Amino acid sequence: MVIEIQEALLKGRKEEVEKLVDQALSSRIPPAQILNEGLIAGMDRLGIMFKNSEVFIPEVLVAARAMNAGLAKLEPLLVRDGIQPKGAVVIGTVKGDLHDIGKNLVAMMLRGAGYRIIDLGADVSPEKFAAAAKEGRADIVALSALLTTTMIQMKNIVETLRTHGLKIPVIIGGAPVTREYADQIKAEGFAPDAASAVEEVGKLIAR
Ligand code: B1M
Repeated sequence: MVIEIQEALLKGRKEEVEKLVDQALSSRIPPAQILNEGLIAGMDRLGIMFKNSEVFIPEVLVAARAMNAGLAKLEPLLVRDGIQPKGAVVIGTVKGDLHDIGKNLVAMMLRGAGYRIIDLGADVSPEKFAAAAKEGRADIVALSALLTTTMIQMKNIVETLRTHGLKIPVIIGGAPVTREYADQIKAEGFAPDAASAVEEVGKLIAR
């Protein structure tokens, strides 16, 4: 079943991905398995095909739409009801960067872990992060970047937050981002994937 999800995702068949995710859930396949072995594994395969010029941006876009539809099906299962928020997290993909799937996944996992999420979407300016953090009384600012050309925006965002007098911890992540880079730009947190992001946010809030 998870392989079928990968195949439907690669073909960008949104309705089929939704149907297969529903079927997998009815067959009692755990949501985490559907996510990791179906949706994320499919996206990884697509990434390799994109790199090898076997698929191009239009195909990747329709696959991304199918991925987000599959994620939306899983989200309610990962979100717990009736719990007090553990804290507020402002999250977004940095300016110039349109990749939002990983960011959506991190937001979803954090929501599932009981945080209040203020999702600013993709292509977000440093000023918008600062304003949202202030207005939303954020405990954490979470930044995602998928491009080596946009990860440098993370430094601007950390600096903008500090010039606005906001000493809120910042966590960064995304494929090209490393712990060393986080140290370099003075971001307090780093996580290589969505599950570790939940752990890292927990540690930063506890500090
Ligand atoms: Co683009 N793209 N893309 N793309 N794209 C990559 C990232 C690329 C690696 C492909 C490749 O060449 N192999 C490459 C980047 C190279 C680089 O800079 N190192 C690339 C490129 C070059 C581009 C364009 C420049 C292509 C062009 O126009 N010539 C262009 C840029 C547009 C822009 O942003 N300005 C572009 C465009 C696009 C689409 C719009 C077509 C589409 C995005 C659609 C969307 O997101 N709505 C797209 C996609 C889908 C990809 C790939 C294929 C898949 C990304 C993805 O969603 N992965 C990607 C190749 C790849 O990654 N294998 C590629 C699945 C997702 C679950 O993983 O986002 O890594 P990821 O998130 C992970 C972790 O990174 C981490 O947790 C997540 C889950 O565990 N994480 C965090 C992410 N954020 C985090 C934040 C945290 C903590 C962890 O804390 C806050």
